[in-house]
Amino acid sequence: MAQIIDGVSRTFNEFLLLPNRTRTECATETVDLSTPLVRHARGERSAIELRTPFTSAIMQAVSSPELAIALARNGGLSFIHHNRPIEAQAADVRTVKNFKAGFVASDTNVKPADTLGQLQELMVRTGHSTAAVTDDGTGSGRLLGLVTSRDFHPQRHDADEPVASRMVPVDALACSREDVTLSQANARLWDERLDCLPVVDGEGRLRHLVFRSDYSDNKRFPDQLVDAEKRLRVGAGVNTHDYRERIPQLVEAGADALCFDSSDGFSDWQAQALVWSKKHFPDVPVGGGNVVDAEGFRFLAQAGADFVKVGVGGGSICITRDQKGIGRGQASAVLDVAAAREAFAEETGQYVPICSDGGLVHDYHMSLALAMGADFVMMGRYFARFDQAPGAKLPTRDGFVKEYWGEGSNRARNWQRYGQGGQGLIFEEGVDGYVPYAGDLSEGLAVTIAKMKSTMVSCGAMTVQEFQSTARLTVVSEQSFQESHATVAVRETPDSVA
Ligand code: RVP
Repeated sequence: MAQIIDGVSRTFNEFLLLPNRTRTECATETVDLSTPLVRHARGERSAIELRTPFTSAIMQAVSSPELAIALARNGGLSFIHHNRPIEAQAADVRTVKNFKAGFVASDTNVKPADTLGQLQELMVRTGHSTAAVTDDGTGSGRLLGLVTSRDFHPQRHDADEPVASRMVPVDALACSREDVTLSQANARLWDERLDCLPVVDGEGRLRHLVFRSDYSDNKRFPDQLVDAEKRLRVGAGVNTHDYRERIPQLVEAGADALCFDSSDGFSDWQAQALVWSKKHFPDVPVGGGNVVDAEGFRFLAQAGADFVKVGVGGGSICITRDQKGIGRGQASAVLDVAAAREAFAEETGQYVPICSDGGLVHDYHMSLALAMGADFVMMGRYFARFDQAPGAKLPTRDGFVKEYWGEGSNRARNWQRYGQGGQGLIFEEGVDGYVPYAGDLSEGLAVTIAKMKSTMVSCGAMTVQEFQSTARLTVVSEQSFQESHATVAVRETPDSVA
């Protein structure tokens, strides 16, 4: 006969945190959100620590290189999605690893013989007013000069004139070599009154451009998540079908962490793949999932997972529960797995971080997930709303929306994630939809972080670890849930409408 486990399946909406005593030294400025990403000996530090406890979902509609760069600059980590050819995913990993804060790859490039008319069109297309003139017209060709929108005017200069006639030739330009640091580059920009400093290699090939504005931009991100060589960190999703070919190329491209991506990770295939990965690439952290209970966690931890993702059926675009009747309320799943993680650490001395993946609707749900024992969270809907996410931004009557679709939808056709017994989707486990547009990632995440720190201050916790060990939660009744919301008619301000 089937077994019915104790307890009901609960969601984050059913819980609230109780305030704890707040000591005088506990303030939003002193709260530290850093948290371990990968397995480590208890009492020691994890080889990779996130500076903020956020990861972006392994989804086509979410984890692009642009989003990965923006999230890493804010202390979190993206896992570049894998439902496509290996080379394309590895190229995205490289793009993030090659990003040098403040050093931009030139995207507005021409050859000397190109016309001013062509240059004008290109500048409109890229929105940039400085173009590099290179021998082959690419951003990595031999630098011959720079031309800016101040060097020509469509009404004064013939559109058929070659760019060479208006460019400032390389001999007359201030340039730096590749080993220049951002602060040295910035000093030159000010001392020599430059707007732009090209950086070239030993053969005169263009590597980057440094602009004045990029220096101050870089100062905005004190929590950047970087490796030992100061390159931004990035993760990559992998699957249990082609991992033998995919993992070597992702590692070669510089991926800092991998994660087996499955809607149900409690399987022999995933255990075998984890064992293979740890055997061939022992130094590359690899996570597993998704699971929803102690048994699933223990299975993956014993197979070598460096972190375990928790959550089945709770994602905003997910219809697995409707379609297959499989899943568990996210709060119950996190609580159960967190207890198993503690027991595993007690027995083995190994701490295996856990990630609460999917179903985080409100900012306070992220704090609840941490309080319940998650070391970090993974989100799709949240990140899909920002400029940096790949979905198209579309106008509506009231503003804008961004496209957001599930990996189990016909649009994504990620059959590797949804083992339905063949190389295709027989039925959908996700939907294709829209989310409200939310602007720039850094600005949106700053508000979320402010709320999270404020919650932790009320709970008297200065670190994520302290929060996990001292948080007190209560289950809310239907009546008290209603009491949580404003009970007057709310006056609409421009902010509340947005
Ligand atoms: P959410 O943040 O609620 O949008 O959920 C994102 C998570 O949902 C992903 O990290 C993944 O675990 C899960 N997902 C992705 N696609 C689908 C689906 O099509 N059912 N589910």
